[in-house]
Amino acid sequence: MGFFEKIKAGLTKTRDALSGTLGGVFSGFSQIDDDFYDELEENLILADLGVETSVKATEKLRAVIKEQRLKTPEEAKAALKEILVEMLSVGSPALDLSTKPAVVLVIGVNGVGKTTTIGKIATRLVKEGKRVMLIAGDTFRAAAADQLEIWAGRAGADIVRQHEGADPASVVFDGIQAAKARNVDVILIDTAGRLHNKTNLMNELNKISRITERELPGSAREVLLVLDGTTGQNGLIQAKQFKEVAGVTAVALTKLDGTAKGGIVIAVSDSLQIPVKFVDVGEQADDLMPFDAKDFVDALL
Ligand SMILES: Nc1nc2c(ncn2[C@@H]2O[C@H](COP(=O)(O)OP(=O)(O)OP(=O)(O)O)[C@@H](O)[C@H]2O)c(=O)[nH]1
Ligand SMILES: [Mg+2]
Repeated sequence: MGFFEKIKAGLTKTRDALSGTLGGVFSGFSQIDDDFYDELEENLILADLGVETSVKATEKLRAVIKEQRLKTPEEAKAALKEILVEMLSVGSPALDLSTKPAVVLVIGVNGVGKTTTIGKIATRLVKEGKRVMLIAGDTFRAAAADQLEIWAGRAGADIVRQHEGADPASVVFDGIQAAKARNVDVILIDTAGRLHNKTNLMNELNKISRITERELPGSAREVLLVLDGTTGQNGLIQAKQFKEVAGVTAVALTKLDGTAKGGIVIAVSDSLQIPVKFVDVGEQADDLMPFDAKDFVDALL
């Protein structure tokens, strides 16, 4: 299955998925009037775009319809697709892995899918012929490093881990030195899940982030925030806080095969101006897919 089919299959598992309700707005009206705009805006909000982004998208559509003198809801649909694709295009869609080594620090709240996402990205990169190292920066539970080690084994990646309770910053430091010595292409750093409002844990993350900058000056560096697609607008609040502390450069949205409505992808891109680079629609390694804005919007509408 390609990106389009998978996203569509994932999203339509939810009865309320964007595809159904949003698409219905266009087939349910024969002309473009105020009721149409009201219904559209309401459905965008229901689809998890958030109030701010929904209002903005509707206003843009109004302007385009007026300017291009569009008449039918079908024409409006095509115009809205273009608007949403543009709102999703806020940066490079791929991870910047242009240096050797390149580093990707993976962060987010508990249970969103950080470790799984790392395993899936590693699998993909090793298949492409890259040498990959995983660093087990989640030292909270021994099981966390064990879980990462299983993924490393499956993917064919190296791993650096320490004992439970070790200082995550020192694990990251050691891992980076080892990666340099072993001529690794890509370093993926796992971190413990943390609530965005817990100051000490966020300070620890800031420290890890600074170590990657200090130890890898001039290296391509991504800070990948993993968001659970089913948490809706709360994901936006998390993203804002993580952005402040660790300078998020990319987002991976997971669990779009669950009850997620998908629109959160657009809300995140637009209100934070951070590109969504991966979406995840299941637990298998190939369920993580590089993000394609056009296919995504087609699947939504
Ligand atoms: N259905 C589904 N499940 C997923 C997806 N991504 C991750 N999961 C599952 O979500 C659960 C948590 O994933 P982890 O990768 O352990 O999450 P984490 O963010 O590392 O969690 P902590 O380290 O405890 O903060 C696991 O059971 C995963 O298999 C997805 O896209 N779809
Ligand atoms: Mg984890």
